[in-house]
Amino acid sequence: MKKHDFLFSVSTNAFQIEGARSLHGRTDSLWDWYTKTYYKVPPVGSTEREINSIEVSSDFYHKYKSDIKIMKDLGLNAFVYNMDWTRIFPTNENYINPMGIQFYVNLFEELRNNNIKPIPILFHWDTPMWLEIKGGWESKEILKAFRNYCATVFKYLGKYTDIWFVNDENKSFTLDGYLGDTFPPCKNSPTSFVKAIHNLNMSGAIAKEEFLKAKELGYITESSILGIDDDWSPPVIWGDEKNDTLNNELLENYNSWMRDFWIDPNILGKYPSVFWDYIKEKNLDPNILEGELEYLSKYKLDFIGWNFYRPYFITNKNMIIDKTLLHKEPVNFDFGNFSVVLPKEHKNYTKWLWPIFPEYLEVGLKAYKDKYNLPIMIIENGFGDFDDKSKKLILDYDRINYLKPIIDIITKCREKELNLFGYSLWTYCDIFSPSAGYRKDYGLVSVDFNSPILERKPKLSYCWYKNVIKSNGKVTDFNKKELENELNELLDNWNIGWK
Ligand code: BGP
Repeated sequence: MKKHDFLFSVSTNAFQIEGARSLHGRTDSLWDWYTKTYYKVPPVGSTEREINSIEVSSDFYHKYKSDIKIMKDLGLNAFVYNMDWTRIFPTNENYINPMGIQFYVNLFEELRNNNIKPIPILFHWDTPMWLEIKGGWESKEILKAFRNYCATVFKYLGKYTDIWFVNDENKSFTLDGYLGDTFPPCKNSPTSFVKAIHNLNMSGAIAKEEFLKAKELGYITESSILGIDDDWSPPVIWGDEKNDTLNNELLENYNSWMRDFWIDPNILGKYPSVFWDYIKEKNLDPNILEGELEYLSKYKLDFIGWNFYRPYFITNKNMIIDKTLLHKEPVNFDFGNFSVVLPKEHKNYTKWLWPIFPEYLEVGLKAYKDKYNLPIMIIENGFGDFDDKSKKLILDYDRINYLKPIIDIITKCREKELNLFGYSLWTYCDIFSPSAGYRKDYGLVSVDFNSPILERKPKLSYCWYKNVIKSNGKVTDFNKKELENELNELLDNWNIGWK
């Protein structure tokens, strides 16, 4: 990979920000089906799950030019964006929707014209419905369609960037969608789960083969890299584990399942032993065809993207737990010897009970370096909250207080040999949240979802992150009064949030 300046970026995702879900030839994907089918909007202020329409969401589809002006003002040099497969291939594996691919050409052109490097993610949970009805990720049909999709976007968009990702969080997508029913396609079947996982791993290798072909054809530069994204939450042992041996076994089992299982096939080219143990113990058939394991090993991915929000507190699955010590029931999985818990003794949580523990960012970066020793970029990190948008100044101090130690650790880790080459904050502006609809604000920029023009307005964290970027990560301290004056002045001259 060519030597880059450190990338200060933001990340977002088509089905959560773009809107225009039925425009210009696009057809439904899995998340359109899901949000229409399971539409539910709880009372205002409740953290209960909201499943709301994504028909318009933040209407990035029409507002991307003014949004990019805002990103440029923020000082970004990169923008992680998951493209919408269904917008480009709305009906079958061969028909390319001209307005679909044109949107991404326009978007990437606009980003480049503003010195912002697009970092595309090919798949972020949003399977085209015309494929889902054929079995989606459980069927080999999807692999041929995915190959065409990769070849097409590398051809038309390869000239705009040299950093690509195949996926975002295969773990969330498959655990919550195939081994749980909180996310679409809402299956709860170990067989569906292992079939989907294996085909997703195959899609990573297929993307790599098409990536190499695109290099030979000159669509992509020789130094370009293709990565896999992972959302491993580093483990924190909770409870009176008996001894180091048991602790180490527990950590080993957790990491094999919650990290290695999801990236070893595409990074090391082989499944960890827990995968084979699982399919044997449960008598499952992941439908691995002749030659597919060799194929995985032949077309490995180049680097890792890491979504870090929080560590997980874990304990041995068989441990007798005093539940009065926990905020919620322990979470168990269909596999592994561990349970995930939310201990009351830990004082720092978000309103959705995500543990706040920034130190585990460094623990995780060191663990990835020790095990894989590959370039790594933080692809998601952010703070979901109920922001008070009722006043002129949106003073999201809780978000800044979450992000400050994170950036300090990023800056410290850049000086160590941890191969860290970028940080992408989740997220640019308020968007649809898979677990909380429009009530969970993550944006540095607010979106007024009650205004017909979905007006954008910077929050205090926008000014803070702008100063971070300007100082190349060195300035994270801030004077409240000065920062609020900066925001006030920015708003008094604000005229790009609505065009
Ligand atoms: C990640 C997803 C993102 C984003 C983020 C926040 O898992 O990749 O799409 O949604 O989590 O999650 P949520 O909005 O559910 O809090």
